[in-house]
Amino acid sequence: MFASALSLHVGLGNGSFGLAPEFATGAAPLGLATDDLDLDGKLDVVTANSQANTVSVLRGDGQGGLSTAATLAAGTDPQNVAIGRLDGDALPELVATNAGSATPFVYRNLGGGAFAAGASRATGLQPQGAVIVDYDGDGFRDVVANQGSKPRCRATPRRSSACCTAGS
Ligand SMILES: [Ca+2]
Ligand SMILES: [Ca+2]
Ligand SMILES: [Ca+2]
Repeated sequence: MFASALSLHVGLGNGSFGLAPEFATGAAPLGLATDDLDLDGKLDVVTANSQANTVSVLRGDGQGGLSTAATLAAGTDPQNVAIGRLDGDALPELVATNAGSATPFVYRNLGGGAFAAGASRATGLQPQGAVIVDYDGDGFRDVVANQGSKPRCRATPRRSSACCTAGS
């Protein structure tokens, strides 16, 4: 059983929190990032849904509300999503790391909360996370993706269970 939601914990300005409304996503949203994706001045949210093999795009209303704008097909077991401008226009792109298929997907932002289908890029084993930065200083942003390997749970009684993680 996997959760399919994110929660928004409303800060009260004194370190405590009030309401925590939930918003629907795909199953098991492990990765989450936020930025203004449609340039309306309001923050939006993206989740990488590891069990649904999708990316959810939720548009913010600027008042704490989120509504689903798009559900994008991802590869297998997407773990994380990064946001950054990759093609020279002001609309930020998405990069999802698909640990199960070793293929980060790049989604071009079409505006209005819509994205083109993910363009697959080959990488090493099990990419877990990514950042979008101009790593080599040439003025074009690059994608840095790690290639983690999930801990595997072994059925050895003497081993600590600390290495065991869901989904491994
Ligand atoms: Ca927005
Ligand atoms: Ca763009
Ligand atoms: Ca660069």
